[in-house]
Amino acid sequence: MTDDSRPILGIGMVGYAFMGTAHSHGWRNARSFFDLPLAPRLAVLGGRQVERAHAVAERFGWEQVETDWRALINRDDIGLVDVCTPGDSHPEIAIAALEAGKHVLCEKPLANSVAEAEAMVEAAQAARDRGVRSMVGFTYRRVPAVKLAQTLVAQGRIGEIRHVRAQYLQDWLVDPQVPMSWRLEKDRAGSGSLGDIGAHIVDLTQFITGEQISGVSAMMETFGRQRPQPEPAAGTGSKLGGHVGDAESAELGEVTVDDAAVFLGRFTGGALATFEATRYATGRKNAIRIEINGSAGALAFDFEDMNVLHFYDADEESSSAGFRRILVTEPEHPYLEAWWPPGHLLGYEHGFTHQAVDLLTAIAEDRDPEPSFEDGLRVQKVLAAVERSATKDSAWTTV
Ligand code: 4PW
Repeated sequence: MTDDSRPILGIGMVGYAFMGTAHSHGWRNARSFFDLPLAPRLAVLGGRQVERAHAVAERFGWEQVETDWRALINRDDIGLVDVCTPGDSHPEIAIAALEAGKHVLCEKPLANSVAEAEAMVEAAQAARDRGVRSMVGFTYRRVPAVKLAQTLVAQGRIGEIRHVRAQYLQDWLVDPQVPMSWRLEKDRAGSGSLGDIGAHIVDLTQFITGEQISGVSAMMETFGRQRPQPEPAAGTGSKLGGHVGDAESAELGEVTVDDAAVFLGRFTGGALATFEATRYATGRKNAIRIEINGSAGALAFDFEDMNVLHFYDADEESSSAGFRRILVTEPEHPYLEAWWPPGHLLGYEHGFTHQAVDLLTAIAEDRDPEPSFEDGLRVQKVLAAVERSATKDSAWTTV
C-alpha cells in the first residue's frame, strides 16, 4: 500500500498510443500493489496532438501535458523519461534525456539500426557513471511464467540446452483493409514483424537461456504491399489496427516493411533454434510460444495462456513422466505475492506494472536495471543479421 513518506520520482512519458496507455497503466498500479521504495508520480504526459494528449492524461491521471518533448525532459519535476514513441525518435529523445540527467525507460526495439543503438549505449554508459539508469522495455520478461522459466533454466533443471523453438504470431494484418500506420513504414519502425514482435522472441530466448544468438539464416516476406490510408484515430489509440472509413475511395499507401520473418539460429552454447515472427498467422492473436528442450528436461510457454508454464522433468520415472502444467499464480512465484490469491489470473497489463516496479526498485537501490541498453543493442544486432541474411538468399550470417 502507499506510504506517503516514500520518496517520489516524477515520471515524464513521451507518447500516448498503445504503448503509452499500457505504460500509464503500469505506472498507476505499481505504487498501489507493490511496497515500493520509490513512488512514481504521473507528472507529465508528452504528445504532439494536444487534444489527444489531454484526453489520455485525464483518463490515466497524468497531472500535466507538454507538446514539446524537449520541454518535458528539461523540467525540474521530471526524474525519469519514459519513451513510448515509434523507433525513429528513440535515439534523440533517450540520449537527450540521459544527458539531462534523467533516468530512461525506452520502448523496444531500442532503435531502428545498430548504429543508433550503439550511440544510445554510449550515452547510457556515460550516464551510468553519474548514477543515471536506463532500461529497455522488453516487457514480456516480466510475465511471471517467463521469469519462472528463466529461473528453472538458471537452476539447471533442464540441463544443457539443445533446442530453442520460438514464435511470435499475430494476425491483425490478414485483413487487407487494415490501414497504413507507422508500424508499416520502414523510416519510422525500422522493420516490420521482425523488429516489432520478432525482437521480443530474440530477447526472451536470450533471457531465458542466458545465452546469445551467434548466427542466423533468414527469410522475410511482405504479403500486403499496399494498404488504405487511415482516418484520424479516435479514443486512446490502444489498438493495433486503426480505422478506414470508405475503403473503396481511400488513398493507398506503400508498406515498406516485412510482414513476416522466419529464421534459423544457433546459440552460443550450441543449441539449434527456429524463430518465426508474423502478423499473418490467421487465428493467432498474440501467441508468443517458446519451447526449450534440454538434456534434463524441457519448458514450454504460450502467451495466449500466459499464467501457465509447462515443465518436463526427464528424471521422473518414465511410466508417469510427462509435461506438467504449472499454474504460475502461487505467492512463491515471481511478482505474485503482491497480487491475488492462487488461481486468480494475471493479464497482459501486469507486465507493465512489473516493469515499473523493477525499474523503480533498481533506481532506489542505486543499481542497474535489466534489460539494459546493452541488452537492447544485442537484440538489434540479431535483427540486423536477420535482415542481412534475408537479402542474401538466407546465407548464414554471424551476429
Ligand atoms: O507486444 C507487442 C508489442 O511489443 C504488441 O502486440 C504490439 O507489437 C504492439 O507493440 C508491439
